[in-house]
Amino acid sequence: MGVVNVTPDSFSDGGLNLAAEDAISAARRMVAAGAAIVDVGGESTRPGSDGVDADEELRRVVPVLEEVSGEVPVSIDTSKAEVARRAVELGAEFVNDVTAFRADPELAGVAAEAGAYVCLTHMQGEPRTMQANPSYDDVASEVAAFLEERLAFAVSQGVSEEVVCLDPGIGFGKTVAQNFELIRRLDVLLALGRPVLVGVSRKSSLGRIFGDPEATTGTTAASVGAAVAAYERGATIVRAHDVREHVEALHAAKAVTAWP
Ligand code: HH2
Repeated sequence: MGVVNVTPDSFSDGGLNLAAEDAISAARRMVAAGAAIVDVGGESTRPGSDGVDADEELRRVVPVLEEVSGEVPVSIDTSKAEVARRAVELGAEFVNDVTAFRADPELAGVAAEAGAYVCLTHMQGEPRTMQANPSYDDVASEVAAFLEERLAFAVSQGVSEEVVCLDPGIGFGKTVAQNFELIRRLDVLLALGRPVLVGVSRKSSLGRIFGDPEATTGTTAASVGAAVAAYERGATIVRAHDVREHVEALHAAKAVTAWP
């Protein structure tokens, strides 16, 4: 899953794809490089962010969706029903809500009606404050219990269980140690019986392991390393900014398990 942030303030690529023409070229480039789907978002959820209203989010993503629709498989990264509704009208086939239908419970119905694929993500707290003091007794089992409950909610709203994937929410209210423990113990999430998506690309934990406690991003190479580790523990969807590097690395990792 390639990441196209149509935002001025995303944590690693803010402003890069804010102009629709840049976002459109990025989406096409990612698919050419091997992305199966492109995740288009008009609101940053980086730590400390306040969010934007639906009009602004639509102003950012609609011109992109209008252009790539039918050509590039699109996921809409939003927590607002109004944005998702327009996106699926424009051909988006995947709804990626990092609040797992808590910010806007109507979003579940929009996804259900469209028959869209859904990703449910764990987050402790909310983006503005989530990194202040993340705390768990057992991070893997608490994240799994949360996702199980959100999966049941989604199904109660008419979403078919078969279209849902689950995401531990790397960086969403977690310390560096908790982020890596979640990847290490991915089997606890896989036990819920749904595919697992991991989004660790460029996240600050990947910078912090090199000794800078204030790092806000990680390198491409560190992202690829973590993505391969997640793949080897059973993740089947990887959300990444640097698509070519991830596709090549994951192909190589797959070749080790089964080639030809
Ligand atoms: N991470 C981000 C955004 N959306 N969606 C899923 N399912 N999983 C993730 O880990 C995830 C996500 C944050 O990364 P990015 O989009 O690059 O940054 P920002 O939120 O600042 O736009």
